[in-house]
Amino acid sequence: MPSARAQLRIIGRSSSHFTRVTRVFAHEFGLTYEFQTVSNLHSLRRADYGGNPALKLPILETASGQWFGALNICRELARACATPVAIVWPEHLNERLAANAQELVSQGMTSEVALIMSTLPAPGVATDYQTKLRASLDWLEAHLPAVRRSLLPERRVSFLEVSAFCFVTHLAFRSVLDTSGYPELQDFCREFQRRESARLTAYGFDAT
Ligand SMILES: N[C@@H](CCC(=O)N[C@@H](CS)C(=O)NCC(=O)O)C(=O)O
Repeated sequence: MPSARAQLRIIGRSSSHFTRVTRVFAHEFGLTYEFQTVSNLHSLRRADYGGNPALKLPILETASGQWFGALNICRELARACATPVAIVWPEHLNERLAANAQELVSQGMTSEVALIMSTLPAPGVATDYQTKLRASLDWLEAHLPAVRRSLLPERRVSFLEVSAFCFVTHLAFRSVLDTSGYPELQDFCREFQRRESARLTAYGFDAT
């Protein structure tokens, strides 16, 4: 269990985009948390993943137990925040384009994990996964700016923007795809990168 002072522990990796989503939210909420790294993604021991039977990360440990999955974790972090913060959650995306943008980002993040876990192909050889990821990026490049303009102006942030930022920047970080040809997505990432929560959660490979 996390120490009494922190009350919250995020178990994940600095190189993981799903982990980064939860850490960005923790910082946006001004929450203090311990960060524990998972050292070996080949481990098949549930205990190495904070008790998550799916053997996936991130995991949030609280005084009441463990929470699995990035979205679940972000919601629990919101409940742990003493002051209400205006967040746009996926279920608030009632407009078609915004809802579809969230689906493409979430599915893209999942495909990227599958791609990385099954090892990347030789340079210049595109797998079906990469081709499909590029199709999602093409769509997001065309629609994300309008989608963002449609979101609640008073929001602190939206799950869509946090996950889109973590997704697009992770593609470059893990050399999965070159994203330099997507100027709108690059502008969005540059803007989001100015947030303290983004600066404090930069991708990197943990030493352990
Ligand atoms: N549905 C999970 C997916 C988490 C996920 O795929 N995490 C990756 C790291 S970014 C992972 O656990 N990779 C190891 C594996 O797939 O075995 C969530 O939303 O948090």
